[in-house]
Amino acid sequence: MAAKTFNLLSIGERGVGKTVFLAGSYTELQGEHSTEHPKASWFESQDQEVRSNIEKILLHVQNTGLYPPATIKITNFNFALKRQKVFGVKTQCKFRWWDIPGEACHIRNPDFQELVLKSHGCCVFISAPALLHDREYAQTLVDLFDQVVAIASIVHQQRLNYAFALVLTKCDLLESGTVTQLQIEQNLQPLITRLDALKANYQRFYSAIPIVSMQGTAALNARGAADPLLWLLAQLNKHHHFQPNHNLATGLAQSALSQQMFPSTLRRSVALLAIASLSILGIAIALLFTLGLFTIAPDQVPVNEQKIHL
Ligand SMILES: Nc1nc2c(ncn2[C@@H]2O[C@H](COP(=O)(O)OP(=O)(O)OP(=O)(O)O)[C@@H](O)[C@H]2O)c(=O)[nH]1
Ligand SMILES: [Mg+2]
Repeated sequence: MAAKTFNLLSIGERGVGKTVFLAGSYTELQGEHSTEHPKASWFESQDQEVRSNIEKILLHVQNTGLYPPATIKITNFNFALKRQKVFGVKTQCKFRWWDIPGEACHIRNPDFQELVLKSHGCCVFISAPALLHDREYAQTLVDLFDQVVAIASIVHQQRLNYAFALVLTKCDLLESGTVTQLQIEQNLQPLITRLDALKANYQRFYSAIPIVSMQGTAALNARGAADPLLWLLAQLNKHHHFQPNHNLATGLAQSALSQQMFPSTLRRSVALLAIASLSILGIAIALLFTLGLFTIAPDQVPVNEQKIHL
């Protein structure tokens, strides 16, 4: 059976740590793989441009001892998740990851809308230090949580197989201990409560990717960095009846319209329109659920996958 390909969305504002996370995840698995006792899994890309883009980031860290610069444009990374088996190497699945500049991660941005519609799972990035110590971050979080809950609402309503990795970044900058852990939990509650109400498939991850220098060479110290991606891919991969076209676009088109009444092009336009107002939709649906007024439509009608021009 051919390996499935999953589209993974990343959501998070400027400087939250999306690029460092991707580079850290890649480094961790790559580093382990190239040692004498290779780890079971690693990411591999057939695409020369992808390899050179990721190498560029890692070389920057190595040469300067600094984190990579801010992302300028949406950059595509296609990888296969490979696994070492007793009788050779197996491709577990493939995934497309878009490294997005923070300000483009907004539901009002058409490019971002496309990515949301095509996604099968997502990484939600939250800065752990800002969550605990930055009062102004609260408004950013309200917007972020609304977007995530809106997606979770569609997922729930359409019974899609979708998973959310909640990645708390820069945890190495926090004091470790149960008090910190408790504070994080408390500040995450507004999101957690709403995700639980929607029976969303999610997991929290505490990410810490400091730069370390050893014998004059700097590198990302990325232990455990790949856990969120490995978890996300495992969640998506374990469902045997994966339909690549069964994504949020399908769900939105269905929830927005009656299939008989409108042609597919119009359905898609309306789906885009609907996702543009996802935040409001999310709040409304959450409210309806609370009031017990919402019913679930079990039918699933796939739409053709659209090509993204970035
Ligand atoms: N100490 C520490 N700092 C981190 C970590 N992750 C990110 N940072 C810091 O956060 C900054 C921004 O990280 P990026 O990964 O570039 O952020 P981004 O989300 O890709 O940001 P944009 O591309 O601008 O949207 C880095 O330059 C680091 O200073 C981490 O795990 N530990
Ligand atoms: Mg970036």
